Amino acid sequence: MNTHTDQAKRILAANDRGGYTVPTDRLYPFQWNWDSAFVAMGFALYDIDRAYRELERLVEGQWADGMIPHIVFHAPSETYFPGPNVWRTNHTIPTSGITQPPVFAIALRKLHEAAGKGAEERILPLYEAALKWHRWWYSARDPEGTGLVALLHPWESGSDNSPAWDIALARVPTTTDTPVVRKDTGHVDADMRPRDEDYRRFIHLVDTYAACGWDPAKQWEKASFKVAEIQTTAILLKAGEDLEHLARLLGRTEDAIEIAALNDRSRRAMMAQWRPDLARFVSRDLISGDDVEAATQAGFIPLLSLDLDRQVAEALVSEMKVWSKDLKVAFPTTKPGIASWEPKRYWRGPAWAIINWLLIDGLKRNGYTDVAEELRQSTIAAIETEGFAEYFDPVTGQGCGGLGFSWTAAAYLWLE
Ligand code: 9WN
Repeated sequence: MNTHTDQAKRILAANDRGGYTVPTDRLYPFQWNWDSAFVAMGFALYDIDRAYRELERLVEGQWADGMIPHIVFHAPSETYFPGPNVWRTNHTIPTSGITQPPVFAIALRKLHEAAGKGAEERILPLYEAALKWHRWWYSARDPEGTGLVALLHPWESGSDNSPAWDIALARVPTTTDTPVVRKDTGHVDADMRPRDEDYRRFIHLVDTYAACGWDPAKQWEKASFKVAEIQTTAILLKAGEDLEHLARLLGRTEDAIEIAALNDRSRRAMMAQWRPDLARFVSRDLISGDDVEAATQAGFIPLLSLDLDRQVAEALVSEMKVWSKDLKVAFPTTKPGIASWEPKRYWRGPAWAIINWLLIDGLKRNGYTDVAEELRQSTIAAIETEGFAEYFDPVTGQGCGGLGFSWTAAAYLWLE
């Protein structure tokens, strides 16, 4: 067996805390939402039971209104901030109060395909959970039915300190009721992490929403950060396609019709976010009404769930090539060379294996198999050279952030 494959499996085993996988030891000692979806797809390649378990344990944290939180605090740990006492969600199993990109249903379909016929019984409760969450997105995060879903916190994007939030986040005050006692910078180099000021704004938002008793309508009203986001909507649409597929397979015709209508709504809304002059799709800041023009990876993620016209796809892929030119590792999360580009600082430039995974699937969907293959090879080479790091400096190739990282291991298994 390829030694790296073996190593990837060992990382997933080492990060197992009893049916769920932590992203990495100490830095992230709980179960994270989209991390677990990627990890489940990794497990599905060799241990389908464990793959289902990952999603089942995540669903333990689902709220009555359908939201699946971004963190489930299954067991206490002192090595992460903010913990359950900061979130104050009063959920039976402690959880955070915000969500994360809905990769879950995408994973569920993959698990079902890996499990083969006869797996319907196990999949049913997970399908129900996914559908409930899907409905939550459209009701809580798109109350006006625009087709684009909004984020109320940068952590919900999974791309926490992306330059995409610079303008919107600057409006959020830096004052907090909760003392900000960071733990992350004790585990990894502070230069690779969000800045203190970002953390104060992150916690200001948590305080605001906790004061709303985590009621979605109140939060919507009080939010000083509200972005109708293109990457999340693109992932949601792919999840919707996979959910619709599962609904038909399970004989849930009414569900399938309902999901298909939501898919259509998002498909049309996303197309309206294409900006030919930027050669990217854009998010919309719902507080200012402006386009989010920051040059980040989010603008390319619609490849994953849209069958683009040739002209649009050509422009998008040419722009991707411009961004990747002369880099050791593609694909950068911020356009190289612009003022906000920081090749080592988290979501402000580095390359992430899971983002590449989404882009590779999107490129293939749109017929760019060669470009997808180049990106696949770049990702594999980065991991084989530097190990299973959280992310990679695209200029030097250096593995950065946490090491022995679960979703990098899962991506390797899937892409290798
Ligand atoms: C906050 C676990 C998570 C990922 C996110 C990534 C980072 C957390 C943090 O780690 O976010 O959710 O404390 O920095 O940005 O995408 O899910 O790997």
